[in-house]
Amino acid sequence: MSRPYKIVVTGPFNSGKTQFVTTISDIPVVRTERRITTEDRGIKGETTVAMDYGRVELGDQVIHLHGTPGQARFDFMWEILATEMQGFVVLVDSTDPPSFPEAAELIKVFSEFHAVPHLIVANKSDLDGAANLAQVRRGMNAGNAITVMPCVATQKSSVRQVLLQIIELINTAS
Ligand SMILES: Nc1nc2c(ncn2[C@@H]2O[C@H](COP(=O)(O)OP(=O)(O)OP(=O)(O)O)[C@@H](O)[C@H]2O)c(=O)[nH]1
Ligand SMILES: [Mg+2]
Repeated sequence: MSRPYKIVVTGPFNSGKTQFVTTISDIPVVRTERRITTEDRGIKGETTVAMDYGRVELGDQVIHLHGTPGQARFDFMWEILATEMQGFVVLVDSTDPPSFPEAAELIKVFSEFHAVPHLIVANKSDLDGAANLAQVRRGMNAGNAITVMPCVATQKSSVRQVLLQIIELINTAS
């Protein structure tokens, strides 16, 4: 077995981080969701307040997945979760263009913690009205150097593609 990878799964509120980790994890995911008490409660009932933790084996690689909270009031957790990460993925809800600038900001924040490989995941690409990859790239003001991948976080094969890609980026960089 090669060394385990620590990958952080971040992104704005409701982008699908907990779903992403839960879909692929081989073990029951440690989830810290609590009932929403802010104006976001119209969107969904619960939000992650500390972290998601899951673990998956892909081939001979062990991946530890650490999902972040999306609401900025829990941002004190971000740096803790970023400790010793080898890479991170930024999920965006492709049907929610107003959240794209916030996703772009997260790339800056996590890159400043550790300058490690990362990519953009245009999630919920199965939904009507989802922005295409070019629109996500433009909305996030992302250059051509960064990979943007479509994803449906409810589908294991789709999440697996994203993880294989980030691992390839990590292995190429190191
Ligand atoms: N159709 C569709 N629904 C998705 C997809 N990914 C996530 N969802 C749904 O979107 C909603 C929000 O997903 P979560 O995983 O809770 O999002 P989150 O990013 O963890 O949210 P916070 O922790 O509150 O920031 C849930 O109802 C998910 O089932 C997707 O790719 N397609
Ligand atoms: Mg969550």
